[in-house]
Amino acid sequence: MVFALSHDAFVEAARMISEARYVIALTGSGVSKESNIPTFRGKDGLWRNYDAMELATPTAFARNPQLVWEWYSWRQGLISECSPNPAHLTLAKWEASGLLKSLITQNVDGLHVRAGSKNVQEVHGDLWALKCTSCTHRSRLSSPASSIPSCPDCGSHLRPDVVWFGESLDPTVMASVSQELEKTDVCLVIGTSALVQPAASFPLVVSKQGGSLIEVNIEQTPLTQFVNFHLSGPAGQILPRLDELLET
Ligand code: BV8
Ligand code: ZN
Repeated sequence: MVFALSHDAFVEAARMISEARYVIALTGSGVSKESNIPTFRGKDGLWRNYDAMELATPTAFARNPQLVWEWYSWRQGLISECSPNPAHLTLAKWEASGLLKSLITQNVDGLHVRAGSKNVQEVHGDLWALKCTSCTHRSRLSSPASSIPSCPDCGSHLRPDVVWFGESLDPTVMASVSQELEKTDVCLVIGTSALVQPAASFPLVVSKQGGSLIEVNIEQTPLTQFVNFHLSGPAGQILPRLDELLET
C-alpha cells in the first residue's frame, strides 16, 4: 500500500486508473462533506446530540416516528440547500468520458445524481423517496416535509425509503452490485469509514479477485491495509488533482 502524498504516487495512481479495464467507485458520506453535509460518524455527525446510529433504525422509528422524521426532514432541508462539490462533479465527468463504469454509493443525499452521474447504485436508498409502513405505496418528496406524511392509499405512516440498520439491502440492487464488482479491476473507495456492512466488503471482493483499490480519505480506515494507494486528503481536492493527471 502506498501512502500518496508525493506527486509520483499520484501519477502512479492516475496511471493505474487510465490503464484499467473496468473502473468503479464506492462512496460514503465523506464525498459529500465538502458540500457541507455532515458525515455519519464525524464529530459533526450528531443531531440534537443523537447519534445517527440511534436514529437510522426501524426500532427508533417505531418508538418515536416524529423524532426520526424530524431528523430526516432536517437532512432534507440541509441537502436542498447544498450542491454537488468537485468530487461529485469529477466522478460524473469520468462516467461521461467512459472512464468510470459505475458508482456505488452508501449516501442517500442524491448528490451524485444531481452532479450528473447516471449509473448510480444507491445501496442505502434515497432520502427523498417514501414508502408506506403498511401497504406497497411509494412516492417521492420534492421538498422537506415537517410532519410525517400519511399514506394516501391506507392512511398509515409513510417512512423514508432508506435502508436502516438491521434492514437488508434490496436484493435487486445487491445483484446488480455483484455483477459490477465481478467486472471490476480498479475500485475507487472514496469518503467511507468502511465500517458499515455489507458495503464495506464490496472493495474486498475486488481485491480478492486480483483487482486494485485506490482509497481517497482524510484518515486511514480498516480498508487502508488492503489498498494499493491511499490518497490522503479531501475528495473535493484529490479527485480534481487526479483528473488533471488523467488529462495529460
Ligand atoms: C444488513 C441509510 C443484513 C440511512 C445507512 C447488529 C444488528 C443488525 C445489523 C448489524 C449488527 N451488527 C452489524 C450489523 C450490520 C450493520 C452494520 O454494518 N453495522 C455496523 C455499523 C457495525 N449493517 C446493517 O444493518 C445493514 N443491513 O446488514 O442487513 C442484516 C439484517 C439484520 C441483522 C443483521 C444483518 C444496513 C446498513 C445500512 C444502514 N444505513 N444509511 C440514512 O442514511 O439515514 S448507513 C450510513 O452509514 C450511511 O449510509 C453512510 O453512508 C454509511 C456508511 O458510513 P460512511 O458513509 O462511511 O460515513 P462515516 O461518517 O462513517 O465516514 C465518513 C468517512 O469519510 C470517514 O472515513 C472520513 O474520514 C471520511 N471523510 C470525511 N471528510 C472527507 C472524507 N473523505 C474524503 N474527503 C472528505 N472531505
Ligand atoms: Zn399505505
